[in-house]
Amino acid sequence: MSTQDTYVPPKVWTWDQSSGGKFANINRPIAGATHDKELPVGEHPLQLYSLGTPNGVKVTVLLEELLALGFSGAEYDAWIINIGNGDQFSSGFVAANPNSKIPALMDHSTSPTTRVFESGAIMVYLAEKFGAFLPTEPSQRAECMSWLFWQMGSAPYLGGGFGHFYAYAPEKYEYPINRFAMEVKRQLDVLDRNLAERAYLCGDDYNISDMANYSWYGNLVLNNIYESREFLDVASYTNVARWATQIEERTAVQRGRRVNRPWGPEEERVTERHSASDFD
Ligand SMILES: N[C@@H](CCC(=O)N[C@@H](CS)C(=O)NCC(=O)O)C(=O)O
Repeated sequence: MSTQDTYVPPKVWTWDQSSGGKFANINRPIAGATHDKELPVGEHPLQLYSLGTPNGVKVTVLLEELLALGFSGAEYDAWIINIGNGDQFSSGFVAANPNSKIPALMDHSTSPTTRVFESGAIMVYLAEKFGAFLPTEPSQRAECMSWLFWQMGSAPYLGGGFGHFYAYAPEKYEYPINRFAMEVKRQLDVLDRNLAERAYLCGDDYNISDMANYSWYGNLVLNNIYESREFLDVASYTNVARWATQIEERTAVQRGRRVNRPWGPEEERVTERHSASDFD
């Protein structure tokens, strides 16, 4: 019998700071800043404060795709926010994102400066600003928004649910692992069935919904996140793998994946990005 079976919740929940788990040292039940520190500002109008996790990669892939299309206004400075050290709780970061989670974007080309948080909102903001990777025809736009918001609503079950309990929790608990493995497999099947009939999520064209979903589900099927390739039998989702491989081969995607990444092979890391030469 696991400890889960014998746990009786108290009348009022209290914060047990020593609860264990990989992120126990940064998780808190309260919002707001823990310390005063301004965010650095570089020379470009777009300032990104992020980390190379799937939520961060969505935005750097989009920025690199915009630059590859020739939009020089998409040049950006990408500063690393080390969430393991609590950088997301600085006063400067909280002003950019009151939710204290990467990514956050500041656009200094507007007056006043525009702040955008939530990766999906940042993607829509940039796609609209440059008029790219978001269809304008209403029904195609609705399809793109549907798959984008599907990703925003679904991936927390993958990362915060399955990933947390399978890879990060202090012990392996059967109930949550079963529950979230079932849901992640259902989500992969949703994508797989859609991609059986379409090259990309919305049809023939690649757009922000593909970038957002690739960052999570593509990474899951191609790069073995949470070391769960075998457990989830990801190889059986052949259409997802085909679509993800196609996206991962894009030069802009290869670049975006490297930005703000302090792990992996040293020569591939671009921990801060200020110009295209940072990739050399
Ligand atoms: N819904 C948010 C989720 C962002 C998110 O969960 N970011 C994580 C890293 S992937 C984070 O900053 N975690 C820090 C923390 O929870 O303190 C988005 O898509 O932008």
